[in-house]
Amino acid sequence: MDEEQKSILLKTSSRFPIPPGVKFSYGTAGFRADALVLESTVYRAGILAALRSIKTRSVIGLMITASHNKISDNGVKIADPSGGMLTQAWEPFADALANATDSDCLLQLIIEFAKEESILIDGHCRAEVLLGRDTRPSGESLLEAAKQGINSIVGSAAIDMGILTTPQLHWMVRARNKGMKASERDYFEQLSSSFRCLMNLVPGECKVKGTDYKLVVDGANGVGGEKLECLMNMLDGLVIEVRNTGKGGGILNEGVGADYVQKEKVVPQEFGSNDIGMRCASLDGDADRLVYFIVPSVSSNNIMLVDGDKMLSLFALFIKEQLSILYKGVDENNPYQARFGVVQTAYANGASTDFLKELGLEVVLTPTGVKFLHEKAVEYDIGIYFEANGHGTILFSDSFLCWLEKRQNELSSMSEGSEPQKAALRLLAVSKLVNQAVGDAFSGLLLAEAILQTLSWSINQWSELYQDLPSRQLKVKVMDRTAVVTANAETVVVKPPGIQEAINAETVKYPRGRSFIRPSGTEDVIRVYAEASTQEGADSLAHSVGKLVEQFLE
Ligand code: G16
Repeated sequence: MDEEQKSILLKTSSRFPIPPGVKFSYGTAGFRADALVLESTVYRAGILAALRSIKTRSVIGLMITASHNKISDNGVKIADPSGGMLTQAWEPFADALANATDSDCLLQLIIEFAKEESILIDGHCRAEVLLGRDTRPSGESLLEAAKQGINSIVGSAAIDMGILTTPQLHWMVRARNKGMKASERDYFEQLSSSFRCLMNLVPGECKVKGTDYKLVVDGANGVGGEKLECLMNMLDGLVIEVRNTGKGGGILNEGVGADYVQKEKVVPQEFGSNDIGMRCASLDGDADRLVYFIVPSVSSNNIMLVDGDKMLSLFALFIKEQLSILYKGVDENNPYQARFGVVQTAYANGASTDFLKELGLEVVLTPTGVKFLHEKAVEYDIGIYFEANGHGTILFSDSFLCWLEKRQNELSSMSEGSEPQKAALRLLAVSKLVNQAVGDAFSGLLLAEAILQTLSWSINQWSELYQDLPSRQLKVKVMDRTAVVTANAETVVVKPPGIQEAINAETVKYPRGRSFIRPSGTEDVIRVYAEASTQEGADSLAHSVGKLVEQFLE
């Protein structure tokens, strides 16, 4: 590193001193904290993104969002060249950068890391970082800090893509690195054209008039509502009404949004008695999560939730059916037995795991966080991953897509319009509709809608795929969430000692009881999950385990 580069880094970093007494950690989804303490972290994440771009000789993404967190929080996460999350191998460097006490320390860290990773910072290597942010008021100044971080590595370009959903930015990074067009318009085009393709394949007898098929979406008062309004103008065969777009004065994630709806299982704001029986959906603050719900009656505020597990089950069922139709047309000389698997976390409702296993699918568990699920799902030809909170996607391997494309051509030349050919076309359309970079509420929503129409199902039929076991989630505020350490995909607590035995002793009191705790990666809390054969049982188990957390961590 030459002297000029060193002096630029020393000068710019002195404008972003770290706040006293705060420790930053690149958690489940990047750095998250109160926006007031984040400038130095975002500036440093800008440096990290530029270095990652030089190292990989690819375009990198930097997204400013705190997703489901409250509006006063913000956060930053990095998208790798594939459009997925930053490689876990760089997370310790991210932590060290964010916590470096002063400019000299920071410079030293960068020099050492660049040496270790053979990154040549000489002004000749080009770095390119795409920037996006959600609608949080703190986003604009944090974006400025990110730009300064990127620009402090000579030869780097920071390209502001404007206000985006998180999945849009990840999609753009992936598209750029694949040499494809990558504007917001291109993203909307890809989604709407593949949705159209699926809708054109809906059997005639299943076709529903658009107006009869209205979907009401809660936009969480965030970026998703606004963007969905743009997308829906490009869709045929689906009528969407968006509420909580953020324009009507509602507050981001307050009493609205997928996280609220899924965790509290109650009707979000702006929904009520007029919506009884309607198909409703909720996005989270940066539109990477989606859940569906029904308002069942006026007498209570409770909803009937169709969560990420049900989405996974619907998608798995549909794909399995298309594969079996497709294979009917495959002769013995042309077999491609796609490896098909699903990935869940400990939060997955026990009934969903049973359902998926009964479908004959391989089910794997990973810790919470899409970075873990995604990593596992890529091992399959078709890997579907979903967290119960509605975050997930479907990944297709290149080799399977290549075979499928070829097979589709053969089938169309043999018997255009045959059922196996339609199945191939559907699977190809799904692979284009579904965001291959990261979970995306929009592509999940369009796929769910297209499947419901193809199967001619109502949301009630979807919801009845299996009966969820009653469950309850709680969070317990603690001084130090790192005091809880888990193992086996978060199903066992190894620290503090003794707490797992105490949880087990509570759990056995309840038929079909299951409970676990884990430190949140996005908030300063310990999360508690419990399920049992009755709602009272699940509530009581969750409360007892919550009490144990307080006792063991006080
Ligand atoms: C983020 C991750 C999700 C994860 C969630 C859990 O969601 O992207 O994969 O499920 O955090 O949060 P916690 O660790 O607090 O339980 P999001 O939508 O907030 O980015």
